[in-house]
Amino acid sequence: MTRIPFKAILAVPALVTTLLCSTPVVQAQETNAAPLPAVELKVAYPNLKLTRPLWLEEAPDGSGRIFVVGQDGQIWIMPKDRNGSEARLFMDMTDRKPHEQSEEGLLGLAFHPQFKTNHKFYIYYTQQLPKRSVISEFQVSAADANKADMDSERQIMEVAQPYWNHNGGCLVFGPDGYLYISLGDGGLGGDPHTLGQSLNFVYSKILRIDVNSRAGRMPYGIPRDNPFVGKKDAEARPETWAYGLRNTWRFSFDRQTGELWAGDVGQDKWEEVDLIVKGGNYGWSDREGFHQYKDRPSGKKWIEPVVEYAHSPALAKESKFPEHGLGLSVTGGYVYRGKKLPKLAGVYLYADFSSGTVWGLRYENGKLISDGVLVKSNPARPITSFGEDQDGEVYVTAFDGRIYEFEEAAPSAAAK
Ligand SMILES: [Ca+2]
Ligand SMILES: [Ca+2]
Repeated sequence: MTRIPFKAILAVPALVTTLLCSTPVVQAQETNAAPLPAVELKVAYPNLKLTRPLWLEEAPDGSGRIFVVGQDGQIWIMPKDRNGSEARLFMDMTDRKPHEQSEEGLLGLAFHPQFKTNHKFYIYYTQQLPKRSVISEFQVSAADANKADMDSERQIMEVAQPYWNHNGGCLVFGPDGYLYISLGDGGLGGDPHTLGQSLNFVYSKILRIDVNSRAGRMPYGIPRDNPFVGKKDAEARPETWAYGLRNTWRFSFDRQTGELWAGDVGQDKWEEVDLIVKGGNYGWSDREGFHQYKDRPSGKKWIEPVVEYAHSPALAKESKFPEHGLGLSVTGGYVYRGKKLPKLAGVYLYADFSSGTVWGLRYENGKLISDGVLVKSNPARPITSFGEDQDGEVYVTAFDGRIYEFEEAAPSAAAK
């Protein structure tokens, strides 16, 4: 059995509502916990609805343009006027039909750090026959800065996909200028080909590559300090940064500390948030969350999650975090470093796709200081991604077609 696909969830809101009761508990792990502020989600563009938005990012070129990705194959530029009713179509690859099944589509976008001068950006999308993930470089049209040049494609990577699901799909440039890519375990359910712990394939990993150089005939370079370069295991994929990840749908870098935070989507029981370190093994499919999944080999070292949450109330009782609240599919977010909400500074924001709950946690010196619900569950607002603008303000994209931003809760709401 696999995780419930996006479409199935949307088709059975009653089931989701039953499964995912809201548990607005702020669970402090330490007595000196810094309180989490009361915040709300506000529709950022009240006159705009988009089709299946799943990523948001501001172009790093000083233009102030906010880009949003749609699963069906569009990239839009949001209007400068928040009351605007039209988004400009920057890229349209709907004719290539990237979105055939629930977890397929145009899934990721990253602007080159020197986008302002080289006009390059990178996307992650699905293609069929054979089923595969494609990561490509594109350039902006020389004639129109608000249009992608569809003829400029340079393929960086193609990954065969045995199944429609667990494709990862997140592309992010790190503070080191390298491109980080998340790939899931290939799919179906329960890691049928035991790819989770294998170093010989790109599945179940976060990869780190250099798009500015070439290794031999490959369309990208391998950073020399990648953890499996020149190691005894000659078969290990040199692109590997971290492994043992089931399906890291979204990850981000803390813009202040450079730490890499990831939400790794679980199988049938546990969702987890991980702090990703170089060469780290995050356990799948020996482990799901803090729990044994398949095997119990001796002497293996996994890095445990920062936090986990359960799929059901009965399971939650077995968790280290019984009061956390539930969900079915974690959406990793950002450590908030914006200015609008000073009380949220340093809080890692994350959510559940199916319940629509937003949580925040503080993690200091290797310890979880606080973790709790920031925005109560709302299955009618399936949260696909968080997005960050150049000022560090954080947004949310959801399959209700809306883009949200955070604001301080009204005093009445905060008192509830
Ligand atoms: Ca797959
Ligand atoms: Ca894990």
